[in-house]
Amino acid sequence: MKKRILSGITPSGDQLHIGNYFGAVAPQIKLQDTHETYYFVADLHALTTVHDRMQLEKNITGVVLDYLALGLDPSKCVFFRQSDVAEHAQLAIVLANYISYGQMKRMHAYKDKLQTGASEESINMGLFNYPILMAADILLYKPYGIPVGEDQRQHIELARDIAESFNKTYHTTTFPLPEPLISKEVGRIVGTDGERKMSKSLGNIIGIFDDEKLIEKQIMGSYTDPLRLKATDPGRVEGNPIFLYHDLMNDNKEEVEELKKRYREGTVGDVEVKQKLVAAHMHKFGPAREKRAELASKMELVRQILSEGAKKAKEIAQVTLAEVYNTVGENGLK
Ligand code: AQP
Repeated sequence: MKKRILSGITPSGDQLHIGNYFGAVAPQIKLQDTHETYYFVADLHALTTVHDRMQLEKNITGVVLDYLALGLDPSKCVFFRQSDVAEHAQLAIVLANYISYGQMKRMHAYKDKLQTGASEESINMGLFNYPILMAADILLYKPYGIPVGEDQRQHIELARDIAESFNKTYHTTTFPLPEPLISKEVGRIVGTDGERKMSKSLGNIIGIFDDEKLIEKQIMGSYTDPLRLKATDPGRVEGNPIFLYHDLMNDNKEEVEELKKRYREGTVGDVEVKQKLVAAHMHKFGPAREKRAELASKMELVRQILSEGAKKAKEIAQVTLAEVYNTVGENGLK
């Protein structure tokens, strides 16, 4: 029997970036062939930041098209929208009772927000409760593993804590503990500022499906080796984000090795290295970019994929929720 895998993506923006792709989406797509996979668009999570109805819909559609274009195959996995399966929200309400307020205050989504100078008054409860809803997203399907980026590790640990606390309270084995499946190499792709995690909200991203001109601008503006003042200075390749991106995106490995050699010697300029990266990006994602444009003209088919996915997801979600309701009350909850 295949082991079960689950992961979600929040449509907080209308497109994925290469950090999302290499850190999470590519490993998720690979797992479709060897595991029983459940992937969903976490639209309820997006409400923590997106309060414009049109924008929310645009983001959801964008992320769904991105995933399908990048290789998510609905004949191999279950792909659905979180809000189509009401059990996610129902289970979150129950699970909130098995975790303390103190532990929730230590969750980084909330703490990071405070550190950016936001006042407690300005932080909505959706953001504070985000990890509980995420625990429900996960535990509902009793998966073996969760393929995500490093930034999600703490949330998976919280899901494990909640599962343990619930199991212990009722002396049951209702929830198996999910394993974080996080790559050491690509679990945290650095942004074009060369410092922080690539993130939409930090504006340090390289898109996948954006207009070529914008992608070129993002790549040309990327941080390289700050100690290298002119093209004839020997440059540092290790830890240089442009070369990390070349390693990830440039399928022409000979060209990458040649560029690294010339960079170390001081015989190639940053501009050439970056221009070659733009070309490599277009080559790598060209087929997906075409597929996305084609899918965008078949929205009825896309809606059908999500609706069939939701039906399959619901079959499992209903069974787990009923099990939980029967566990917490002698005659069950209704
Ligand atoms: N830089 C990254 N490197 C590796 N993996 C990453 N992920 C995100 N950024 C990187 C992984 O992508 C998946 C989807 O992420 P999400 O839906 O939680 O979006 P996010 O983490 O909120 O993405 P951003 O760009 O960082 O959004 P903002 O700025 O809005 O917070 C997850 O598996 C995540 O780990």
